[in-house]
Amino acid sequence: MTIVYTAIESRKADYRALFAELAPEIPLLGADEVTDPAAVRFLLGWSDLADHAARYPNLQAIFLIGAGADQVDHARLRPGLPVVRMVEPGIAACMGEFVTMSVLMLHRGLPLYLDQQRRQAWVKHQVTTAPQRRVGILGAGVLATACLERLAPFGFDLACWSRTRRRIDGVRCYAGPDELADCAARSDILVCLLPLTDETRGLLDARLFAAMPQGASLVHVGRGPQLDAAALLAALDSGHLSAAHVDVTAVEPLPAGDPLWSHPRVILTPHIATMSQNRSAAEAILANIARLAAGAPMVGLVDPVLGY
Ligand code: NDP
Ligand code: OXD
Repeated sequence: MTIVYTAIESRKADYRALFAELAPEIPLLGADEVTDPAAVRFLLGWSDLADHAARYPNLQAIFLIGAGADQVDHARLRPGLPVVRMVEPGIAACMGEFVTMSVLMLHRGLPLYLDQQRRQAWVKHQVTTAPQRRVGILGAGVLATACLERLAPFGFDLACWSRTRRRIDGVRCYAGPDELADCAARSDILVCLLPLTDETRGLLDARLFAAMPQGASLVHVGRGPQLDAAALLAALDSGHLSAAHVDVTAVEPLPAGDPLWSHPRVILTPHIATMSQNRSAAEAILANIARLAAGAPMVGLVDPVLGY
């Protein structure tokens, strides 16, 4: 029984060592090292999954090295082949840190002060405390929950929005398309942590921005195609929105000259909000392999119909 690794090359050696340590009975091979395709039971990868999977007749599951699953073309995979996205403590902890950094940065007006610094303007603006700041997260899943847990101790007034209704202590929970505008309207800082699906593509648009309070700001850590970047820039230029932290863009890397690179109220990071941590990710994959063997549901199983 082997697992074939087709994800980012620079992490292969680490995964090989981790599997050798934690599960020596499941050797981890690169695609070019497989001599017996019939022995490959699992695939750990990210992109081109259908092409890779087609080589292994006895594949039992595909494990994604990251949390998103929008790149999976389920129609090209064997019906019923489980695809499992990454759910592990490290990726959640890093997202919690990143979003907390971003929310604090926007809460304390850092984009404005960076702009003032560039203009050598020494100007102080009113400071407010966290309980006076309403933070809304679009998404209430594994990563959003980790962010809410990190933000709560600061005392922010928290809300989230999901497809189905969630109940989270101390968090106002909105659900469904009818409640999106309500969530946006009460969010001084709105964080997008949604998976990319047909329903969420283009969701961050002019209408949503118009629903947000005057002077509100955006943190976008979901997926690039969820954002209408022209609408964001228009909302920033009109002064309706005050700032944005954009971590994901429709085209990655963001092409040279794109206005997001240089807008004075945009902080841009290169899709780096979080990434899975090799050891805890290997442990999570092995725990799922054990669940599969026991006939128990795997954690992070992607629903091909919902797309996440
Ligand atoms: P989960 O599947 O755990 O959570 C997804 C959440 O989004 C759920 O609460 C779900 O609602 C909600 N949702 C999905 N569709 C809709 C919809 N149409 N309307 C309202 N809510 C919806 O995912 P994770 O938290 O693990 O990951 C979220 C996303 O974060 C990933 O898919 C990826 O796009 C992004 N990501 C970004 C990274 C970065 O570095 N920038 C790194 C890793 C992930 P419900 O609870 O009802 O199911
Ligand atoms: C992920 C990502 O989905 O890196 O894990 O965006």
